[in-house]
Amino acid sequence: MDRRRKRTGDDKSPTVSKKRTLPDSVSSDKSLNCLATVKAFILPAGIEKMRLQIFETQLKKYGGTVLKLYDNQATHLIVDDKMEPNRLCRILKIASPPTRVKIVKSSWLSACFKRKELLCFDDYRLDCSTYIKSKEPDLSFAKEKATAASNSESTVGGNVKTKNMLPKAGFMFGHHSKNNIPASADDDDSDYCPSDGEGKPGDPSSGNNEFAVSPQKELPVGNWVCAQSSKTPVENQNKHITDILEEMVKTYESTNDKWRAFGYQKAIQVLRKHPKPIKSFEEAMNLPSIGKRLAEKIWEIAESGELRKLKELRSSEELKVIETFQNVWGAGAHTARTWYQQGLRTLDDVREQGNLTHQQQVGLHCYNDFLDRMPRAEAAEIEQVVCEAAKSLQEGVIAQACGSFRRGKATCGDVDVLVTHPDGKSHKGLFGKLLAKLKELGFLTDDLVTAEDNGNQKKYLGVCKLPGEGRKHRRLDLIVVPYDEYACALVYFTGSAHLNRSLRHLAKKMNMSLSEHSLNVGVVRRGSEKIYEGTPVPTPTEESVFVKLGVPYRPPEERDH
Ligand code: DCT
Ligand code: MG
Repeated sequence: MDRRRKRTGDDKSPTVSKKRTLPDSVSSDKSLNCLATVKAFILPAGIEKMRLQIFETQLKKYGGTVLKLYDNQATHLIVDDKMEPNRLCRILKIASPPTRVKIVKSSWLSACFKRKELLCFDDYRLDCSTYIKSKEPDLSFAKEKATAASNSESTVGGNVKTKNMLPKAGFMFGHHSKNNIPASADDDDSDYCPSDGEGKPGDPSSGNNEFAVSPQKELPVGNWVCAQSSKTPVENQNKHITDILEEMVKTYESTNDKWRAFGYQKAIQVLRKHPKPIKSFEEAMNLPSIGKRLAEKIWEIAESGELRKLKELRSSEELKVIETFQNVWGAGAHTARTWYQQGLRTLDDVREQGNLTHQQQVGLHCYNDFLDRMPRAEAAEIEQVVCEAAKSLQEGVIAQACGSFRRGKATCGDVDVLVTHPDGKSHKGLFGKLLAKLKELGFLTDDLVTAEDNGNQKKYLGVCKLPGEGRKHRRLDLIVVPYDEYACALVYFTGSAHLNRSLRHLAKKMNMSLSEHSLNVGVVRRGSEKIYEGTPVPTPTEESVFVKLGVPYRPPEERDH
């Protein structure tokens, strides 16, 4: 049975007080047809594929009709809970939100399935009062593709890729075996910013939709994560609660339940900023973005120090096995679940089932080594080997370990070495030569991704081992970049991922965009869509990147957010 269907207790939905619950005996008969009057077109934009499939299957199960096209048969237009009316119109290519159909948020469907009845949708209606009629010309190059029927809109956190966009960092450089919500996506909206009361740049409602280069906005950045040092964090008064909620995030990430994981992540951010320990259920309820069910969990932890739901999930054999499988490099949540469904239960089962990618074979071979974080002294040795090899090939080359090492962490999950050359041209051709040299030395033991091209940058993901007895296999990422992209690349690969999200989000709010390539000004967005990528500004140093974003420069050790 699909685990998601069993776990309905966490749905953060608006009130279901209008429900008319039937006795079980009656509801079980009637429930089969309870949605018979619903002919729904489910707009895929923003809805995870898996959820979409569940919606479709369940809707049919309860007697409803799933329409493949949005046309006048539709009684209900189901949209993602975060859908905005202007975006809806763009996607459907209509002048204003339709009035004939009921435009309902997808959480209404979840609530109906859960209650097994047709619920009143008043609380779930898309609020079209915020619709702002656009006076802009039609921009053919900015058209969104989601003519409804095709589930083809390429969205990450609601973003739409257009051909005019720079390559997305998270797309090229995401970590292949992990389920992170991509921190590197240029337009990632997921950062929590308490001071953010601004309209979204590029959204007609914020008046920033003109085609002329948009003015750079000035923002009070005091509360932004990127404006703070990680060394002097606001003391988390609710750590006893957020620690447990973090376990919930990990658990849901391991089952690829990004929706719930994201909800818990938001709650953690809110709780971290709450100035005092939670002392009552009402206090939890009054926190921003916290619904009743989450507040109940927060209060349960505050009161008892533990969370039954986490215990329940943790004791599940299925979850444990899937987590074990997901730790195989190259196996994501989907693969892990597929292996489980194929009846595999141990790593030996996986090893023997014989249908593994090269990456997964390496991941299995180095399973324990990769789970073990290396001491920073070992990361320094690895940096030195790469550095010496690079210098032997090209005088004056810069090769430095970034990531957690540069942030001064005591242990590192991998080593991220950034390579460039100050003359602006000698980095060309270096990538291949450096890899060949490191292979010749016997330092690289396995390749995971031999060459990922990202604009003018090249990235290698592989495995290395220092010479000598008792050394472990370690993950090594190598990136070669042109010197004019060096500062932005350095900021990006130093991280942390959280700081990167915050910087990018801030850039977005200022009509700018930040990537590992450049900082661009005069970016034009329409809603969440970038329709003009702007102009790169010179960023000779890391400091210049921070300064141009109006945040104080932080040395790497203060970026460990
Ligand atoms: N990065 C990011 N968003 C991600 C992953 C990575 O912006 N989702 C950036 C920031 C850090 C850098 O890439 C290197 O990534 P990792 O090696 O995964 O992270 P790390 O901070 O070096 O931590 P670890 O010690 O686990 O390697
Ligand atoms: Mg790293």
